[in-house]
Amino acid sequence: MERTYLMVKPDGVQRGLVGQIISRFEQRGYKIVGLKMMQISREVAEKHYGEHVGKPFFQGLVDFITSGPVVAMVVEGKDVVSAAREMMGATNPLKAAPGTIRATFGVDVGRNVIHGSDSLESAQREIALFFRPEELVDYGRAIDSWIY
Ligand code: FUP
Repeated sequence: MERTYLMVKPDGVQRGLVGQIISRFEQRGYKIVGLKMMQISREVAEKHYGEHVGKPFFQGLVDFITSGPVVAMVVEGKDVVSAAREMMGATNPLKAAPGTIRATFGVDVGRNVIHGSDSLESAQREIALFFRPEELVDYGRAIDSWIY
């Protein structure tokens, strides 16, 4: 079953949006298999955003993501990597489709409340960066076998 890495960013935590954001994935039928609040170090942040090294917004991005606690989660289910990206909406909340998380809760590209892996490969890399294997919980629900 596919897994993705999702993270409520410091702005989402500060604004009290954690529950509403997690609810969207639960309501859709996705299963949370890992969940924790954490403070990201600069070292981990720079690894996580490695593809953006050298871009003009890189330092600000690392400053922001390390500026306060985040809520990190691993979510599992059918086509969850691409489905979660659709549920989040475009990187710039002003360009995000109405009803998506970023369109609903944000207006600023640098304060777009949620991160989600952009491919299966990114998901594997990001899950390994933020979670130890023993922090992910294997448990069954009827919904996984015959209800969606
Ligand atoms: P996304 O995968 O939608 O999170 O977007 P990217 O990986 O392209 O960008 C990661 C983060 O960098 C965004 F969430 C916000 C920030 N960013 C900017 O601040 N300015 C930009 O022009 C592009 C991205």
